[in-house]
Amino acid sequence: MTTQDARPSNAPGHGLDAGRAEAFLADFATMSAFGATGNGGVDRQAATPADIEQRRWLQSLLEQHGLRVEYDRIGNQFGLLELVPGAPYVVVGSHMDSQPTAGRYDGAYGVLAATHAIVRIAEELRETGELPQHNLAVVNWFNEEGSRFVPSMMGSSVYTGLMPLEAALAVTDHDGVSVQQALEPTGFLGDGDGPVAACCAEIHIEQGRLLEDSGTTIGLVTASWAASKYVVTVEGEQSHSGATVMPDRRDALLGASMLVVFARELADRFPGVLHTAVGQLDVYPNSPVVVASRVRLLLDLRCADEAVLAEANELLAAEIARIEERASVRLELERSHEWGINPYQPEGVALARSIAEQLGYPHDEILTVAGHDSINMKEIVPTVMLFVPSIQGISHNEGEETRDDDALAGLDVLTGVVRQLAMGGLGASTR
Ligand code: HGY
Ligand code: MN
Ligand code: MN
Repeated sequence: MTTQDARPSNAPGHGLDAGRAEAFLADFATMSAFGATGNGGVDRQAATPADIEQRRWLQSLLEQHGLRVEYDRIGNQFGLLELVPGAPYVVVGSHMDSQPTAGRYDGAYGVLAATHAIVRIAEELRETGELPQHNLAVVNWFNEEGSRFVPSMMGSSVYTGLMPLEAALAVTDHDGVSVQQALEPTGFLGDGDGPVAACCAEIHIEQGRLLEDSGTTIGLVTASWAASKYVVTVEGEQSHSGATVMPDRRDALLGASMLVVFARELADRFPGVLHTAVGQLDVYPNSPVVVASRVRLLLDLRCADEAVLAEANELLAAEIARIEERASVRLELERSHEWGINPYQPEGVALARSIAEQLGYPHDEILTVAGHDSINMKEIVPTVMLFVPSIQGISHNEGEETRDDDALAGLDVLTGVVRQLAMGGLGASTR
């Protein structure tokens, strides 16, 4: 086994030596400037100029450290370190794209941590001359957030075969620009399928406050909450907002509003188990003197219990009929994305626990409520998912923050996990 830098006993809260800690924080500060908003957040949605700029910066950083950069057919960005010709890869990373006016850490922290972990392991292997069982790849998944292009986790969904490439390339944004059209001029559309994966690791901020509330530094993610996401179209009829008598109105915005309120009432029926939201709503013609004829909205259900989610979906279907009746409108629901609770491989959780124990970081098992690319990856290869705390659980918000010591502790644990995976710690199944 390769030697690990001994953890200085007076470590401030992480086990990295000062040089490594400084280098990581300096790169994180550079990365946080891409798409920076005035409030300490970022806006770097998929394939926007800020996303393109940060991807070019990551490419140069990876190449500086001797990794070969390639892009697959859906624009996933890989930094490849081939130490054993022909061997499959430990794929380590997350996503750099963000929600509009969001936080600096969501996804981007995991891509940079993957980079620094793999660079450190490569240095160790060069020093010891040891050969790993697997090669190493940094990944920056395309369009994890699904804000500009729906659905989320798009790049890893195509990579794992959960979404057809053609369907993903054809998705259009608000202005009718397709993924293909957005990516074509960037040079990020490759012609391959990306590296063959033996296993995967991702580190991410919790985006909740369980770790912070319990004083835990490292979250060992055992499974995800399930999700059901819908695109809902409400069809009514345009009419004069003043002159049209009330019984004649077919008000699409009234129908949409009833659904928004129902979504919250549904969550209130299953407290602590079901989360619901409508985060995006487009009104047509959106004129102050016109009763709306059409509304398109995105409805998001997350649930810790698949039976409850099935019941919630049934209650939703029944409510649709009532809304149509009361608002004299028609509602159409299209399931745009869903995933189950399927657990991460227990042997991966055990490996991560042993590393956190060895390094002396407070750690505990946790579920992820947010979606991540690792949710897709665990369907095809053994996958380890780690969390670090989010201050007050704030995320998808410019105020998103993680303490430097926690971010560095996460990097330390990720490095230990990836080192084990590289040496065959989780067996060698390939995609
Ligand atoms: O859908 C999700 O939970 C992720 O944040 N994109
Ligand atoms: Mn994320
Ligand atoms: Mn996110």
